[in-house]
Amino acid sequence: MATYVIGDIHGEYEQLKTLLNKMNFSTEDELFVLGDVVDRGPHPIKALQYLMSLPNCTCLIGNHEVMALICLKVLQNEITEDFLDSLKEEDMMYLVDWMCNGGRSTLDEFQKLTREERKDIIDFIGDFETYAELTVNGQDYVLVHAGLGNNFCCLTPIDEYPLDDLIWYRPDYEVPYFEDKIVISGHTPTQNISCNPRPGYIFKGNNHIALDCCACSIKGRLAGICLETGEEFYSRE
Ligand SMILES: [Mn+2]
Repeated sequence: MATYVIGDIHGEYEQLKTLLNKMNFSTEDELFVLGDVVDRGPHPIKALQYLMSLPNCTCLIGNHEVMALICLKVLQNEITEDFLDSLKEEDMMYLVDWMCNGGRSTLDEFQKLTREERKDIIDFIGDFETYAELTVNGQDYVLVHAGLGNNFCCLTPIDEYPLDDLIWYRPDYEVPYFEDKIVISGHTPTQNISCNPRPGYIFKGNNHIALDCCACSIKGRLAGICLETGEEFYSRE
């Protein structure tokens, strides 16, 4: 049995399948997904449906799920003239914002679903966890999409942080949050972590592990790590 954590999938369904194959991921193992499954890449809904089919998978919520969920709830019904007339200005603002953040591919696939499938997707995303805490081989980990916010205090229980902090805030990877606990995050491309000796590959240091290797960019890849062995996995070189 192994515990795997993988970074931001962003619609890269094929890379997800490749990565899990490389891990030899099986029903004996456990998978944690750090959020931002949707948007940008070509198959966000296919990726969600695949994760939904795995009994041993826990998904954490990313900022893209929050943006998508607000809009998908509005758009789950048939899009008629009456419906469009009834759209509130606030909903339109959310939609524009989501589209500007790569929501198009999610919306395109979502529109092709049946009513029942749409509901399943909305329910599935709605059940994503805010964070996860694990202990593997005596090492404690906190898993979160982005970071622990601007007002981090090592005494604050994780469930007391505002959701926005956990899904938007980019940590300073040169500063550890905890002395004895490793925080595993996505959201910030490891290409952009200045103290990362291997930009574009997993960053480990200062009690951080950063896994977003920018799967949806041509020069990026989907990354995962096995917590028992520390072994790193990549969908491509
Ligand atoms: Mn993100």
